Amino acid sequence: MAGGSCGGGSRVKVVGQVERVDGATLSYAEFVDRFMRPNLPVVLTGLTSSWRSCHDWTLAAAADRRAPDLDFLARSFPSPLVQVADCSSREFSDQKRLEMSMREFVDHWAASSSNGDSDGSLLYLKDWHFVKEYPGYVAYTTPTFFADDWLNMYLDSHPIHRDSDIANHTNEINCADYRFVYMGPKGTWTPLHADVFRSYSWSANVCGRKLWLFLPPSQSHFVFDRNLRSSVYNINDDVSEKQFPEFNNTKWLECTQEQNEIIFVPSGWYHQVHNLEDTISINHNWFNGYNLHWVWNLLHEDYKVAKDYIEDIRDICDDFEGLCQRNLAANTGMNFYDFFVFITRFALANIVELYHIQNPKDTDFISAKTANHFVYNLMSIRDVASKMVSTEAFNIENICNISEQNRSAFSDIIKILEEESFRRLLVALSKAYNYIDRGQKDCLKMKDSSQKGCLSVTCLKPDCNVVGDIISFMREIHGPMDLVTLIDSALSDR
Ligand SMILES: O=C(O)CCC(=O)C(=O)O
Repeated sequence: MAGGSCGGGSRVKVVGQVERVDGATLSYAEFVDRFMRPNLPVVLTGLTSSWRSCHDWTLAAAADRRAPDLDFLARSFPSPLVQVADCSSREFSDQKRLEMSMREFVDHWAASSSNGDSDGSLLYLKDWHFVKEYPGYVAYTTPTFFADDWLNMYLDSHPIHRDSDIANHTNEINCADYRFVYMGPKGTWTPLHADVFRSYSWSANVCGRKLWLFLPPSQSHFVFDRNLRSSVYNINDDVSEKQFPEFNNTKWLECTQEQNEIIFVPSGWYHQVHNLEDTISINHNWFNGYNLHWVWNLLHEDYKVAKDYIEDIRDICDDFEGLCQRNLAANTGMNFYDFFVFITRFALANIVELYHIQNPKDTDFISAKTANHFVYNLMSIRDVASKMVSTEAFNIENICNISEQNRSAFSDIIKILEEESFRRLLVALSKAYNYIDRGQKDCLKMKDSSQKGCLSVTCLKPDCNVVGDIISFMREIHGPMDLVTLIDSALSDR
């Protein structure tokens, strides 16, 4: 199998470079307006100088460049089992994955660099859940631009357990989190893909240099075959015109990301990545109110595929919809019901936070800016929920027949508000917007409220009864239409 070796140049037509901006002088609002909302990539500089990983994990190399301190990493983080991609061997649409200890991986890397007794394979440590594995070691701080991260907030607060046959799937929404460390020698690479759930990602080079090639979403169909089933694996291969007749129409953006630079990868942009030097990077996948519709669109597309695939057994199935949803969860990592549980909790959390800001006494404590985040989030959840209303999964018959496994999608609101996991989500949401609008210091100063009927960490109302206010609108959520109605009631009551 051909490797991805790129040697600094690529065969595809490059029509532009990714913009580079000084992250230290960029405001959050500018980031949203210029990059997050319009869904455009950017490289941010000046944000990593204080990161512990940039110092501890690297050694001075030539000039002002740094190189991985492999021995420090293996000694300090002796993970018994890490996932490693063999970059020279393809398995379906990805590289073959191996499991080994951190020490084995580092020894292989050291041997291959010194042309010693390595077997010649190019191994790339990927998707290492460093934060979960070493929570006491603060390797980096997530920049404010990427703090509005519903995916990791949710996974931190809501560990989900589902049947074991799909629980082990790597994309599964119940996996630990979407915060990773990647590290690999020069020449390691990641094949062409768009990110899981069509999330955003950000990726910071602790040391080393990466070449990125990006394809805008308007051209995604050019990398697919006629049946829209399989996509190009390596854009530097001789891509078969017969199999991918439109690939020659693609026009790419390119970026060489230097050490200490962070790249923002927007939703749905196909990209291929090459390590031009020995490189360590930190990477998160995330979504929020700005790209929630991307997640829903992907789920809906994948659902249609899952359903078409088994359409011919519909008549002999007791629970056809249940089977479609199980297959969707296995292939995509979540199904409609998981997603509905997710957006319902975020809608409630945003309503609770918005209600607390409405107290006039709070106005100097939490700015109107923060209220705008909550309103924007609720509108974006409403938009997605209204698209879910007409799907077969949520018609009356299927809702009545819903399996035990998916029943948690429909809930008593008081029960949700009382869950410990919901409370953790509220705290995380509140902290995230304090961090975004006020910075790190104020975020740490927040006090927990112990008032009855008040769920917030920031509320100062002596007589807060947000729970009572919410259930005066609705007590139970039976599907997406209820969620739309609840959001409308909450917003019109402001
Ligand atoms: O750095 C890599 O090799 C791949 C990273 C990536 O694809 C991403 O951050 O979305």
